Amino acid sequence: MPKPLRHWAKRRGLKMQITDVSLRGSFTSRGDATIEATVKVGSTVATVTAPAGASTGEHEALHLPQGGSGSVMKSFRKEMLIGIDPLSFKDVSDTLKKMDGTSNFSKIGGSTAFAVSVASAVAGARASSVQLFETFHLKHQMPFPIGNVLGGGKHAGPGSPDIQEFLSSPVGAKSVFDAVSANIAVHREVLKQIEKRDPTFAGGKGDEGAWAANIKDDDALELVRNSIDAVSKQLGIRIIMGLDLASSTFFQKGIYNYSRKGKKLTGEEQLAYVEGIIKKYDLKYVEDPFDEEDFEMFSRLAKSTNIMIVGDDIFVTDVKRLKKGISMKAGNGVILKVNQVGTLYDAELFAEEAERSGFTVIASHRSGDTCDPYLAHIAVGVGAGLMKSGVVGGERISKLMELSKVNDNNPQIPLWRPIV
Ligand code: 2PG
Ligand code: MG
Repeated sequence: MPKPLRHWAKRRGLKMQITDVSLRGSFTSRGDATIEATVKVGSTVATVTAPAGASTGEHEALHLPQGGSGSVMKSFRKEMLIGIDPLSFKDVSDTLKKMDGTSNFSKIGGSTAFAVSVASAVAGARASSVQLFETFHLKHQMPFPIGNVLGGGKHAGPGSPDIQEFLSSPVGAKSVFDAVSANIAVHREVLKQIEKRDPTFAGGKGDEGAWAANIKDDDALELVRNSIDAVSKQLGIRIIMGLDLASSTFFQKGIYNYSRKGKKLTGEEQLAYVEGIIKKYDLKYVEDPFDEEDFEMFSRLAKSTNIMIVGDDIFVTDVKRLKKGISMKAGNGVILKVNQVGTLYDAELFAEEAERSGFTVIASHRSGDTCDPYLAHIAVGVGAGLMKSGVVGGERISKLMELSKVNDNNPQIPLWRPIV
């Protein structure tokens, strides 16, 4: 169990408590219905809106119950939260779980749990005049941004690659700002190279701002590799390349069905394919290379490579699933998405467990996100090595620029040292 959180308000002799909570229906950047929560701590107010995924894991908290926000309003009992210390992540989490009464927030929605627990922390931090990341109790670390420059799968149309995300991370940059601007340069270079191949490219983008081009997986790998190399040479910065295959989204009846490009692979063939592209394209980060239930294959791949093998849908920010992954050595990196599990407290426990076992935490956005910048503080607060949050688009830039600000204002927080 984590050490108790630092109670800033108590230290200052203040008695801090939640004095009001209200909910509203809202929308993510993709237009998914979601929940916005406003938490008051005396005269201090914080409003937070929950993001929503498209390639969701089977074991995630339910985003919204049947009946949507209308049904949430009926089950939500704000009086249960009044009087609670907004910086006690545990008390807020326990209360939300009690209010919901199910194992996956299927009554009040994971979106409500997310919005209320993050808004409580933001309001608490503001009321005690500290930065949000300081209210987390794990060792702070400055992550590098990792973002997708070309996309496919569930985030783009049928002409795009089967692989969901082609990722770039400038881990040789001296600051978050330099890393963000290098990633923007890679994003621009990718466009140039797509236009060279296809002068009729209409400039389409997927849900997260990555280019959505009519291109096959292997050509896309080549193109992104060349773009990263060109920018890396030009800027003199080391930039690593990665992928999120989001394999569960095209795993059907025991077969990896790359339907857009007409390729069907068994589990063994998928392992050989992924090992092959890691070598050929010098990949340093591979997320969800196998179906979310195949811990065994994650483990085999992790054993056969020395790069980052990262679990997203397999772990869903859930400590129990992570413990199984740790015991099987099913990778060395974990995606942390607060809305997968619902509350900040559970997400912190997950990060603590991961770090204790030497797994790198990657704090992540969702494909349908909002302009809230708080992911940056969550990432620094839990000691993440990377923050995955796209490269362009208002809802992505808000998080990246917040991270850059935290970096500039807190030079004492060390930047992550890449393990690859
Ligand atoms: C992922 C995420 C974010 P989604 O798979 O890692 O990039 O996508 O939010 O759709 O689950
Ligand atoms: Mg993923």
